Amino acid sequence: MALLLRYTPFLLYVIGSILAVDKNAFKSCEQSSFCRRLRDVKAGESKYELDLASLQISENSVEAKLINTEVEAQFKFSLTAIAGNIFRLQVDEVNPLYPRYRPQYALKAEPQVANALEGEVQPANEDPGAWEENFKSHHDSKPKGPSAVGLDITFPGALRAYGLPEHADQLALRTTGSGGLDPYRLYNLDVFEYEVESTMALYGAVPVVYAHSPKYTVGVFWHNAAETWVDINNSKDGNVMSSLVNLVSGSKSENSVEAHFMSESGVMDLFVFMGPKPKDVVRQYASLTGVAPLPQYFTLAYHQCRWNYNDEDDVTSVVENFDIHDLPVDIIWLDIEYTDGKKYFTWDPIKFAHPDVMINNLTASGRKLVVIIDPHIKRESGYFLHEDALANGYYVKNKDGSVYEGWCWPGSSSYLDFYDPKVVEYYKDLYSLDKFKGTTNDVYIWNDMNEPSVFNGPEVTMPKDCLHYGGWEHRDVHNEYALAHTVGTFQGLLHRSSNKRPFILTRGHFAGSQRYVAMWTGDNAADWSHLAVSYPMCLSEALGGISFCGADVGGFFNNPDVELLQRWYQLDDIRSVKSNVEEPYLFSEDVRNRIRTALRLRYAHLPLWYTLFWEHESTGDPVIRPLFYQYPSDENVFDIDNEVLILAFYRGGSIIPRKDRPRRASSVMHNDPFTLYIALDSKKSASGTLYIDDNESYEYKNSNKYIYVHFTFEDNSLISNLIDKTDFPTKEWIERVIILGPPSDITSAKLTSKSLGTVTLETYYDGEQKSLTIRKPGVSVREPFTIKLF
Ligand SMILES: *[C@@H]1O[C@H](CO)[C@@H](O)[C@H](O)[C@H]1NC(C)=O
Ligand SMILES: *[C@@H]1O[C@H](CO)[C@@H](O)[C@H](O)[C@H]1NC(C)=O
Ligand SMILES: CC(=O)N[C@H]1CO[C@H](CO)[C@@H](O)[C@@H]1O
Repeated sequence: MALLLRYTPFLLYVIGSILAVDKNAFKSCEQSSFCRRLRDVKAGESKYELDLASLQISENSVEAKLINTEVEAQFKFSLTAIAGNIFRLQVDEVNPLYPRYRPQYALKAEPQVANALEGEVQPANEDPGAWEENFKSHHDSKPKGPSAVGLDITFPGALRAYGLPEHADQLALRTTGSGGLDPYRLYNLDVFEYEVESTMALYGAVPVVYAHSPKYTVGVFWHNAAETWVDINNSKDGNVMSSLVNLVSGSKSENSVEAHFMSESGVMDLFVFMGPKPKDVVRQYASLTGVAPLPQYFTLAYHQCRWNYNDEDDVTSVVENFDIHDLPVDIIWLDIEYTDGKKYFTWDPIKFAHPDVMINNLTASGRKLVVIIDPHIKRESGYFLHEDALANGYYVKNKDGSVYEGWCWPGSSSYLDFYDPKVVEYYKDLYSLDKFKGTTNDVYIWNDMNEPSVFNGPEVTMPKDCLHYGGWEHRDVHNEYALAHTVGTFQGLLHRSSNKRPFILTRGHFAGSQRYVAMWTGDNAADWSHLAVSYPMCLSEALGGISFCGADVGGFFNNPDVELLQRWYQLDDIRSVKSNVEEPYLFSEDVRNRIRTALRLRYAHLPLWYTLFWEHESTGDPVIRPLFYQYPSDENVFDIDNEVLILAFYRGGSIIPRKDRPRRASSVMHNDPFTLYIALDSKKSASGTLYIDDNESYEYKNSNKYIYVHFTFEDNSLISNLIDKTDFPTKEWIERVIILGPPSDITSAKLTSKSLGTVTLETYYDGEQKSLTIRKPGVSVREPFTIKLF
């Protein structure tokens, strides 16, 4: 979202820091009283004792009283086995004066207790001491006074730790500590033009850490929505050589990683994932917080977004120009200026006088529209939403019970309280076609500024003593606010059209957001460091369950030079949800041609992305993966975060389904034929998958209307089979097969299938490309077949 000096109170602030984040605007650990205090607690100084007389051990849990020796407070400690090789550790006050907040939306359901004695929970391979928690914890209990919680976790033997998005930093977590780096801070904030290589808080918070060694991987999820700081101590930080020496010499590795979680309030509720491999911990985390449901096909294509398209003619001419210059585009985005005076769910009566006609124009050419809807509401009498919210008490309150007022794009604003179920009911209705007049079922939503951003608030957000439904202070729920907002939007879009998968892009996010939204990395800058950091940022989000992550192509702030822009488009994969730069047709012919080539390549790979997203929904495996995830025992890759596995598309051993016919939008590629690219490995074999459905509805789930094809190449034969017993009446067929690094002396190929019988196919070698092409198999993707090379 643009921060283009639109409001005077903010103007002064921006001028002083136009080229860099203003660090003084945001707190350091030293300036946060609870962080400073908790950081100083030393291991020997714990005030907690476990009352062993109270110990109760059942088949799946251990419970005991924990006594604070300083204040008169009793706590209940419990350790429970959860299905899927997970433990849950909880500490709560026995007789709290005030209850402590538990996040309401992060978990997809209440975790199922496992029967540990039946062997469901196995200790991680190799090393039974994979994690230890030290109760050098703080657990304040003064009524409405300090209520911080902290916990130290040690991972003996670990060489690296990953996780804790969102930070503009490298993927492997760095050692923080007194005198050195500030702890990783998780506190959703609107930080414009953030700096890279920083542990400062950004727009989203996912409190999960994975500790990794060549032998095992374990993880912890800190289930708390309050402001959180995490100190990491990787005792041999970055020293891969010493651990290699240990391995080679056979001596026991002395490495360990410590994570010290510190939250301002809330319960202590920790999930421990026992691995044993990266794939397992990520799946274990997904089993608790859920996966991203398969998005609509078009959402994976190219999005054009700019601040700001001014009127309907602007939108029409942008699309026309894309067509004239033969550049594909699927979605046009409208920032806040489409509204009537920054009132959401309305249209500017002059500039956007016929939104329905404009939208139907777009959809007639196979495109969709995304419009922005933020959670702040303009305080203007006569604005229906403001009047309704005031009359029904839908806004977040000050601590004295009056309605909270802050400053945002519309000027004086109040904020909907999405923790109140009545507000969610009301809000979801706003998206229906009779309420949000002028929209159609082809309009999707961009939820921005939902950290929430408050220009005149402390650290550009809401004061912590504001009150939410249920009496919770904003301090308790802060990191979950954006998630609560997007749950409302998601329900709204489902309510509007129950058989179309919603598409929502959010900036603020929390653990579990993946079940509702895609996210992007906010207001990045047009420079090489921001292009580079978008890789580790999205990889970290993907490990934290949020695979549908992108960065603005070309950066949001400043104008990229042409070279940077070209590279951005060329490296563009699914990380870029949208582009925020000048439309590509405005560049010189030379640049335009290169951008066109890059965009066409992206469109050619849409079937692959779509397949990966479906596989993500079925398994929890991230769509983009860092190298250590795939090669967990190869220490040389532990620090590589600028290569995403999916770029290694054509790694030997893979079969990639592509649609190579250039088109203006993904919606007109539906019946286009496939080209299969087969990259052979050293054993001259390869395999791959392809998923196809109606690309927009829930029929794939409700009536098994999809096909899932498995391709294998072995012994000079390509075999295609359907994996599941399902069907989808597609007309798509195989137009061509291209084998990279092919066997030599092939002169022909024979295809055999039920409907075609056995037919001979033409083949030819391309000496330059070192490939063999099999022409026109002409077989439907629905039908199992074999192609044998002779
Ligand atoms: C990290 O842990 C090591 C080993 O326990 C210790 O010597 C070192 O002081 C710690 N570093 C910080 C920054 O706390
Ligand atoms: C819709 O498309 C027609 C035909 O191209 C054009 O004349 C008209 O201005 C468009 N209307 C809007 C509101 O975009
Ligand atoms: C992008 C895409 O392929 N869109 C298609 C989705 O499916 C509907 C109905 O099958 C088609 O009409 C779209 O063209």
